[in-house]
Amino acid sequence: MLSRTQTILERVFTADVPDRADIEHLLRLDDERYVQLLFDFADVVRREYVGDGVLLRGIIEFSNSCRGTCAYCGLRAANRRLKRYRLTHAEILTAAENVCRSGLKTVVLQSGEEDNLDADALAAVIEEIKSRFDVAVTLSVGERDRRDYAMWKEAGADRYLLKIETSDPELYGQLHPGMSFENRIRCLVDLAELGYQTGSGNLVGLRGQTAESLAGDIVFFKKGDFDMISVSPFIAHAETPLADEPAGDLVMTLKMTALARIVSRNAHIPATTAIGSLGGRDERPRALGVGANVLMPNFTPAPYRQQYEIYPNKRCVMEDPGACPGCMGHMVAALGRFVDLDKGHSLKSRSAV
Ligand code: MET
Repeated sequence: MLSRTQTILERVFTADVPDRADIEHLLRLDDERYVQLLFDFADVVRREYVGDGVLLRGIIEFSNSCRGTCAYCGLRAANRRLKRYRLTHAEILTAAENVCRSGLKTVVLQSGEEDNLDADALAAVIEEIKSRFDVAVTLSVGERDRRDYAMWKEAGADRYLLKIETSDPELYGQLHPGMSFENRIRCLVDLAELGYQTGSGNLVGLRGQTAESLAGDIVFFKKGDFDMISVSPFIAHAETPLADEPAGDLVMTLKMTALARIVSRNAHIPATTAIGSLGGRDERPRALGVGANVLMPNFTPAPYRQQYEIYPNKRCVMEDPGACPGCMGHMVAALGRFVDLDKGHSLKSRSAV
């Protein structure tokens, strides 16, 4: 049985398009020895393809306004209890300066999906960050027109995160009423065509999600050949339709992280803040041990960072912005790894950078 698991792992690693049944088999493993084989395999792939460095990306959550209907997210438009905010141009620049002062070389600008997002204003922010600081800029502001994506690329943006959340169109439809799976795919295609390093990812433990559906997410990641992939557990937010659902399972989330590493080989994969926020111990070190090579310290200024409540009890939300990189250095050193203060561009060979 151990050797059968090993054979399946080799097959998933080498396949152009991995077999869904193979992935499902690995996701269903419950004997610790077999699960450990999966984790060890991913750790070996991680070491060989991205090395021992852990990249830090400083995230600035510049607005929590959102038109979205995502059933799992506390920022959804229907949540009238959330106080909405938007950082000014000057506030975003100050936060970006803090990222740079900490020695980090990637600024991630994320927001809810603002209905009336001023695309020119965001372009001006990108331009100023790129002219003042030696950093890569990653955007994560949701589904927009190709024209907006093109303008922000022109302004200097390097990367874009737009998680598919679930690659299962039916489940996607249930969780995102009125939104369109096809449009999300259109956005991903536009972003890649425009030359962005593009990130996808999913949520683990959504109501109605099966191992088969999760296996489909891994196939989706492989086919998309994404530069970045992130795997997060679902965490219920009280002001959403999924308020009473249990959180995603830690081990299943780690298995998905491991499989994302095995099929993508050299994608950048974060130990997500949500993995660190499941309650109890911070489990991000475990994610770093099963394929992850990125951490994302939060640089959103107080009091706003508490209002960017996509899920409750986010890890370190009360810390001072800027405190995280030091703490993450200790976390990484304890694993025998090191913090890599490089821009951490895509390792995919098509990238021009
Ligand atoms: N709203 C953006 C998206 O849908 C950014 C992350 S969600 C809080 O991708």
